[in-house]
Amino acid sequence: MAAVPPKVFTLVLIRDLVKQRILLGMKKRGFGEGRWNGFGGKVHIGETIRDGAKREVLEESCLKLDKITQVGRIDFEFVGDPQILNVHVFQATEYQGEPGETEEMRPQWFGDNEIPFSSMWPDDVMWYPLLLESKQFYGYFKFKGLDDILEHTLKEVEHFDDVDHIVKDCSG
Ligand code: 8OG
Repeated sequence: MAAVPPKVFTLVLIRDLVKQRILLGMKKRGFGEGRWNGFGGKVHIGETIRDGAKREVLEESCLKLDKITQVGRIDFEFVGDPQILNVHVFQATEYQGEPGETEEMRPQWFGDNEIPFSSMWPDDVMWYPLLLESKQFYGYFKFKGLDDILEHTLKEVEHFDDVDHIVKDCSG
């Protein structure tokens, strides 16, 4: 049987490097509901991964981003689900507009030392230190349900695959 192609997702962390704070959103519905997270979602066919990331930020937080930089790539596996999630993680340090609550997210700034890890996905506490130190990383996390990590890998990397090609099918 052919392998199931991965689902391609984005995740954008908006950081204020001067005030040393990060903008997170409380996910109000759907996957990850009740957890603080960056902004992002599924990449649509016909857009680039980078453009998909910017679109999700606008839809979920009302902020318009010009420049975003890839900082990480994380693959998630969930026991019992053959489809891997490829999450492309970006950082933005400048934005236009003011953060606004949407149907999906309630944004709030957190100091870099006050990130609410106990109300976030459990892998985040492992890779945020790399993000905050401006290191590029690759992670793999195998979950059982939504709370338990059975296995993981986390390493620093030099490069990422291209995120500026048009996505032509669901596997990116
Ligand atoms: O479209 P939707 O909001 O359902 O997309 C899911 C978002 O959640 C997307 O931005 C990717 C992100 N995400 C996961 N798993 C994890 C995780 O373990 N940690 C973090 N921080 N984000 C995650 O799908």
